[in-house]
Amino acid sequence: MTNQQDQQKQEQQPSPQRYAAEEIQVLQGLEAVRKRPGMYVGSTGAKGLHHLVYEVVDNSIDEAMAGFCKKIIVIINKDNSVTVIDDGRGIPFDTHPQFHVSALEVVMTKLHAGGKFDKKSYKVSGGLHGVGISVVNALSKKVYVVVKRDGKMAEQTYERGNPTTTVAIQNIQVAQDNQGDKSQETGTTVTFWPDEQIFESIEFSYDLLAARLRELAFLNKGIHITLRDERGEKEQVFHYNGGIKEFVAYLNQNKHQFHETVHFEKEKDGISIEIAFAYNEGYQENVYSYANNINTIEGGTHLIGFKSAMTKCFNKYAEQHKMSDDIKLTSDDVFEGLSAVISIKVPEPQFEGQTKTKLGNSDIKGITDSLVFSTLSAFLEENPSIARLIVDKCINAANARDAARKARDLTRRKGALDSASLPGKLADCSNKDPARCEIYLVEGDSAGGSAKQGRNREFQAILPLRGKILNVEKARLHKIFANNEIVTMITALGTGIGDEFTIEKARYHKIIIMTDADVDGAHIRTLLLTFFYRYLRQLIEHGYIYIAQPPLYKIAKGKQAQYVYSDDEKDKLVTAWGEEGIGIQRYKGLGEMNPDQLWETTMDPDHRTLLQVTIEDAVEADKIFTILMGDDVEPRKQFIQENAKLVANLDV
Ligand code: 0RA
Repeated sequence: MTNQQDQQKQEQQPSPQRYAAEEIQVLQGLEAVRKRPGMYVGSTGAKGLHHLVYEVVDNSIDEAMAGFCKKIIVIINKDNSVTVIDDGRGIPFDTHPQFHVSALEVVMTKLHAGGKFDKKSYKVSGGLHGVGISVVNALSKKVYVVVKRDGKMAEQTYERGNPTTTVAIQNIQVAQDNQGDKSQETGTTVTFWPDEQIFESIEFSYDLLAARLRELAFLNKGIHITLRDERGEKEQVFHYNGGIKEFVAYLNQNKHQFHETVHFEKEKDGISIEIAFAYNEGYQENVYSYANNINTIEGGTHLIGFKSAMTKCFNKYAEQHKMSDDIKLTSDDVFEGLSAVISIKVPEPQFEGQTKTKLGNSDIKGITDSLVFSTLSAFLEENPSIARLIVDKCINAANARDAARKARDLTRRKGALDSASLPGKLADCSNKDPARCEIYLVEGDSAGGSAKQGRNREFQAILPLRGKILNVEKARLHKIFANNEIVTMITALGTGIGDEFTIEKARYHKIIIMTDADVDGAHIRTLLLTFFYRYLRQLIEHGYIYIAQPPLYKIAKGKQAQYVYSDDEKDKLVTAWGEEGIGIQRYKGLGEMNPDQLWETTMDPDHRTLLQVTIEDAVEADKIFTILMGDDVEPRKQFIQENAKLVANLDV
């Protein structure tokens, strides 16, 4: 960010002396990055590691947005290095006037110099941190860069941010019949080996990279992005001429979209706004907003403007065409069953919020609102059949919301949602500090009984759940209030639901799903996760949701006995102990363990393993839940066949 601001300053004050002085001021060595990597890439975990790739790719995308790059290739190499190839202009390598070394070396080794020297040719620039490629260099044990431009090829190697060679330059050979002509080839190839001294793991996830690269390809229509995995010979090419219009089709796959996608792109005061949306017959809101290619997870002024314009527009249409008999649509009604992508490009984005993913520019709200309102109003008048379908759907949602309110009032009158009257099935803990308290959601009464006896009642609460809970993917809120298991759960958790949800009221900061290690258990776990994901998503976002890991087997030989948690582990132990005289006890369900065993293996904080549920990628998570829990049988069958292992051990 500072990068862009610095350049802004330079543009306003074009005097050369000033330029030089300011530039020197902002340049620093890379030690700062190695000292506090989290400040530059977010973390030293998986997130930070993958950020290295995005940081390089963002530069290539900047070239694409400036109109110079058409193809990007990302390769995960066998040795966990990553290569990013683009056909942009190439990093300049002529001698830098102030530093008397190659510009390439300056870009690679000086913090904040990664930005573009001629920002004017860049309409906007992406990059969450905007810290550039030098940060990748600082956090890699080795980097190798090759640049082609001006008929020449330049290369340099670095270790932990320091050059280990000078910049070597040679002419690019051209074909025989073109002798005398300069090669027109341009581009940058960066290979980096992340530093194990910095990162907890250096293993790249294909799926994580694929999700982000797919997203970038949707957001930058026409660009070709290839992802290749040399470890397992996997390859995908992301290329969408339709841009975010195709993104919406992707979001609505396996859902029943009932009209053609609405899509428009407008520019005003140097700001470009592109919007695509389409409704489906489901009830989920599936809206993604971006500012300069960054997913603004926390929303911001562009999203507020969009919501306000959509709501006003459909209310106006309903009223003018006498469709609503005085029902007023809220933004919740208008966003039910909506898949939408809003992508905005702003010259000077202000990112705010906890994770710096909230667009703060105040003028954007009004600009988006008025642009969307006028464009959409015109569209609805020109397309009355689509307009009617959508407005009918919104009115339907408003009626259902009214029914939900009545159902909630009724449930509340019975006292059922009030944590002052905790459900009888709940065995609560005695401690009242939520940060210390845990609740186990246990499959079945018999396992619930064992858990109640085995637990530490000071901080562990037990809530047994009977049978399968409601599949919320197919139900609206008013049905959910009629479901006993769910109402009991909401009451016990204390947070409320829907527009009443308050994370601060959570009575436990660990909510642990404990189901049998079989197909039914996996199903119940998925139903619960669907419920949390769709209705109490903040619990996942705050890291409150966990999955217990009960053992699969107990293996005994003579006086020794050991619990094992996977088939792999079992085989290893059997080999180590020898086949002879070994007793293998397979647990069919949690209920088969006595209270002591359950405590020892699954509940004792000193010995248990808990899986924390996180949302790595909202688009993929939505897709998985739609497939697993939605109406269509075929995609579900296919998904389960392709991911048989994964489903049994679902991580959102
Ligand atoms: C500095 C200046 C210019 C481009 C780049 C850096 C650049 C960096 C990377 C990193 C990966 N791919 C890249 N492509 C370009 C502007 C070049 C010009 O003005 O010709």
